[in-house]
Amino acid sequence: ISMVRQLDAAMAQGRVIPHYQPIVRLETAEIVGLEALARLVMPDGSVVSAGAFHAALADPRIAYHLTGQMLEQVARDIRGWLDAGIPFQHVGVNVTTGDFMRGDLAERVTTLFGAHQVPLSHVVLEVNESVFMGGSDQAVPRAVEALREQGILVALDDFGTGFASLTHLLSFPVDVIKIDRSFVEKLGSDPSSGVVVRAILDIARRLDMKVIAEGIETTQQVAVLRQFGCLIGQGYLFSRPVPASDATQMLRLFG
Ligand code: G
Ligand code: G
Ligand code: NA
Ligand code: MN
Repeated sequence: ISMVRQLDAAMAQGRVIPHYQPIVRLETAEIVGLEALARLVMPDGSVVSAGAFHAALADPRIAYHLTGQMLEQVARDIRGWLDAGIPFQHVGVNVTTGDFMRGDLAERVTTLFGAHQVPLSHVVLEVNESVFMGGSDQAVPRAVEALREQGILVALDDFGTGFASLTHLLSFPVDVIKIDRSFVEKLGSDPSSGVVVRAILDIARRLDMKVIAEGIETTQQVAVLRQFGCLIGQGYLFSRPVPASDATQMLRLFG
């Protein structure tokens, strides 16, 4: 059966859940945030990553439903951490360009988080650069402003891979830029990746935006990033995305 129908069924049965990947301070490995990543739990208990069903998110109805389910579960998990006094700051939730541009996203987050009395300042919506393809010049900044007016942070994901020009960044007042892992991967082997990473860090500093390096897998990458002045990152070196219960343990120990 098609992935769309599988996802539909899985969401109806509560088998699409968030896993969480820690986001750390590179100097100390202290956890400063989490990224929620959707996982499909199969009837036999095995877990499938979002990469395997990402194509199905091209269906706006599926993407809309997934965003709602992820926000709902993330709000519930945050409520649990707040109640237990577990230290954490932000949780990133990925949204598609379609969901980001719909115009009701701020209201949806407000409603879903409000139901659990979770302050909106704990959520960071991650949207990737393709948000700049198509649409009017004003539509994207307006969408960002609507979110930020509610105190919802916005991150520009997979930055540097092609769609966002520097001009876009100037008119798109995001809180966080996430450097795509393709650059981090090649740090140390390909000098041009280092040039790009340093340029992004420089721009972010001037625009007062935070930077998160993605896909860190080696201590050498950490060393180079720190030398460039990059403070925050995530990747398999620190932890893969893990179930909420494991994330809770990690927050207790390293939060
Ligand atoms: O973690 P992973 O390999 O499975 O993620 C693959 C892709 O799916 C990444 O681009 C990631 O941003 C995206 N993704 C993961 N979880 C979600 C989600 O909850 N919503 C959306 N829209 N995309 C997600
Ligand atoms: O598009 P987005 O940046 O949200 O996607 C994040 C993707 O990267 C997810 O599929 C996540 O599981 C994966 N990921 C996270 N850390 C690493 C890493 O260190 N190496 C690799 N190869 N993938 C990673
Ligand atoms: Na992301
Ligand atoms: Mn990314």
